[in-house]
Amino acid sequence: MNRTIVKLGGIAVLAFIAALLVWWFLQKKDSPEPESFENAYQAASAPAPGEAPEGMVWIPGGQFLMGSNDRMAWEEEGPAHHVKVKGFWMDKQEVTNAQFSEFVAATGYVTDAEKAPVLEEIMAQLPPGTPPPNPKDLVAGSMVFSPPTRDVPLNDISNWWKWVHGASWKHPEGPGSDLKGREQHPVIHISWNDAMAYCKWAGKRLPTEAEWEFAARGGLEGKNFVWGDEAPTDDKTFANTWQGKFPAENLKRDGYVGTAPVGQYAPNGYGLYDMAGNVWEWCQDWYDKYLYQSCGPGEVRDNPNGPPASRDPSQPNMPLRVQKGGSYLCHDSYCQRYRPSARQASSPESGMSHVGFRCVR
Ligand SMILES: [Ca+2]
Ligand SMILES: [Ca+2]
Ligand SMILES: [Cu+2]
Repeated sequence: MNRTIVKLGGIAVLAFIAALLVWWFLQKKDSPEPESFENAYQAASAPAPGEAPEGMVWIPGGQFLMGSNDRMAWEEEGPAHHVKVKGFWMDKQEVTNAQFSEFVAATGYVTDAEKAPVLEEIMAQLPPGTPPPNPKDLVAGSMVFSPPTRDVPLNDISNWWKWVHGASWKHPEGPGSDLKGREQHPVIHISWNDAMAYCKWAGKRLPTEAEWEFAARGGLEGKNFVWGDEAPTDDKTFANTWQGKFPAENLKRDGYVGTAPVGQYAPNGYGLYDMAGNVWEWCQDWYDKYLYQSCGPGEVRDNPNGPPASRDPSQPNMPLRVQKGGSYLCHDSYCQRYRPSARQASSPESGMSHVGFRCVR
């Protein structure tokens, strides 16, 4: 064998190894980051206690980093801290209009949005001295996203939220609108009370905020998004969020202007759909904006189920429950709350056209 052939053979072997490496790297890139599921936390997680109830998936529990210190995070998301949760079952999808219809048909349940608000109850939640609402507004209704036709200042949400008489889960945009063709969309205009009632009827409950966030992270540790690190853009979407210039221009590059049927986008590492976007999801806990700031260094919170009462200086007299996950209205230029650590809160009596829920047990 002459030296040239040996040399060429060597180059061929090297080229083969290089090709193998490229192939291996591409394979790895395509797979849903399996190395993240092998993290140390997984060791503490519990195996599923039997067969999955219909529509649910086992969330193994374990220890994780809750909240975020990232520059994208809002004040209420930090500091990140260690939390342990036990294993539990979770609905793979947001509760749909079809499912909520079954509940109402079986129980005759009337949602908060279908009942006229009581003046005394409203006034008790507003700062003293607030003028009472116009009596003609004391009729059943709900807040409906009503986009302006041109750019508006982003510091006044009344530019895009309108109180619509007669809006409810059955009439999402008010009288005249209905659920035809939207059976598989998430139910909206659902208050925390309504969500609690549904879960109870279904033999389930609402998740705690810690359970919800653990589940949303899908086994990934400390990532900004439920799918990993890549931020969505107007050209690349991972969930039903907003593309374009909020709130006047909705490019619907993800296919939907408003809610999407549940399960249209890739699931997270635990097989859960729409843990980012589509609709906000109620959690069981009271909302304390500064809850995480009381966490001592090295402290591990064990199955926390929220503070004893809510606290948010911007709404001092309003009791507030937690919502997670962001919605079809969330955009990079406005709130970026389609991240697992993001949190917002609302009074337990009020639903809106971008708020729904799912249950656990
Ligand atoms: Ca959308
Ligand atoms: Ca959601
Ligand atoms: Cu948002």
